[in-house]
Parts: sequence; C-alpha cells; structure tokens
Amino acid sequence: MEKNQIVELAEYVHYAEKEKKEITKITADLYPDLSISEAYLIQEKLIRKKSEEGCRVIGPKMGITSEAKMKQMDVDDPIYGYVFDNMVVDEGESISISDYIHPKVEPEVGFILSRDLEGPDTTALDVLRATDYVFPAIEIIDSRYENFNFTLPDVIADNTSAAGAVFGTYFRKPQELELDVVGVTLSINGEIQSLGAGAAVLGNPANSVARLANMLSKKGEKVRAGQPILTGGVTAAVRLSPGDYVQAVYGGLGEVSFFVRE
Ligand code: OOG
Ligand code: MG
Repeated sequence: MEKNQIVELAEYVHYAEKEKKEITKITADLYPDLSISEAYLIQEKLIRKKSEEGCRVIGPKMGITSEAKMKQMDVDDPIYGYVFDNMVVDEGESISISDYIHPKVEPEVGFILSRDLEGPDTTALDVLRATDYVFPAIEIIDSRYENFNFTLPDVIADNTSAAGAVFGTYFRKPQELELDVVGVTLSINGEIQSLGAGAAVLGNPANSVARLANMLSKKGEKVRAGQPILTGGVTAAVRLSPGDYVQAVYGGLGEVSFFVRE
C-alpha cells in the first residue's frame, strides 16, 4: 500500500468522525485487500491527525475480546485502539445523542498500572503484579461505518469504533476480587439489557492487558503506568436512544452510569 493511500484512508475515516456521517467500509470497494498491518498504519495516521488537532490520547483500549462481541460483530480477533481526552464523559453526567452517529454502549473492566509493561511475553500474572487498581467503566462505541458493518481491518483503521468512555470512580486492588467471576449487568432505564462476567474477556480481563502489551511490543511500544486501560466489552453492545439512563453494575466493583439526552 502506498503512503499517500494510507493518508487518504485515514482522512476518509477522520472526516466521518468529525462530521458524524457514516461512511462505506474501506474494504467494500476503496481497498478490498486491506490487511491488518496496513489497517494499523491507517489507525496510526488517524491518531497522529487527531493529536495534531489538539486531542490527547489518555489510554489504550482493547476490543473484540469476548465471545459476545466476536459473535455480535462477526469478527474474531482482539484489536486495540486509543481513547482521547475529548471522549471522556464524567460519571453521572449526560451525553447528547447528536454528537454521535449511532452510539452503542458496553460494560468493561478498566485497569491502571503502577509500572509500564512491555511485551512480547507479558502474562496475566505480570499484569496483576503491575496493577495499581481496577475500576468499572462503560465504553461508548460509534463505528463510523454504515450499520456497524465492518471487517477486522476496517474497524482497526477506524480506531476500533472508539467514541466515548465513562470511567467509574470505584477503585479496587485486583487481589481483592476474583476478576473472572465478577458479574456485570448493563441496564437501560432500570431494565437489564445484557449481562456477563469478567471471564468473558479472554478468560480474565488481566489476559486482555497482557495481550495488549504483547501486541504493542510489535511496534516497540508498551502499556504505560497511570493510563486508564479498557479491556474490552464483557457483553454485547447495546444501542442508545435519547432519554436513556445507562447503568453498569459490577459484583464487588461498584457501578458506573450516565444519561443520554437529545
Ligand atoms: C468495535 C469495538 C470493539 C470491544 O470492547 O469489543 C470494542 C465495535 O464493536 O464496533 O470496543
Ligand atoms: Mg469496547
């Protein structure tokens, strides 16, 4: 793939995000043979463009780490992307649906490390030893592609649909919990829409952080201490509508909520 094509495709996705207009996936006809490594180059370019515009990366996110998400999106390999400062929604606050294309939410387990982790051989045990805190979170995803329809390279190029993050303020040491059996319910206006347990995320959300460190090591990067890390949706994602009160409740790990307005 030529360098100018990478730039053009990054601009294509960036435009959709800025204008909140859905676009046809890259692999439909623009570039059917897009590979995973090319898709990460487009993502890097997109991240650089956003940074040049003054947005700041606050942390990495993993995606497609649970069976529920693999089935829902019909893709089957974990991927990573980045959450930016302007995507953060304060717990208990509201978002305007008009700031998104077709947003969905998914409950996730967040991590904050006390020291950097570098792959390629990081294990879940390394992660748990290096973890300062785990916390509850809700990710807002908003694929820039029509009907959330994409292949794995498409969604990587689109920064893994990252659009918002609500970080809970309930912090626990991972040793205080058995993360794999922490249950999670996701409710909208008091009705449970989806549920699961930490084990849905690659057996244990700590495995997701290890996987992230190992994937990042391929480009000489590491998972950094102090950054909030999203480990991937525990359950399938749920579409949002104006008037929704969204709440994720975790066994032993508190809860996190926000509102959706017009
Ligand atoms: C891709 C983003 C996946 C997760 O937690 O699995 C993701 C999508 O479903 O649009 O963030
Ligand atoms: Mg997610």
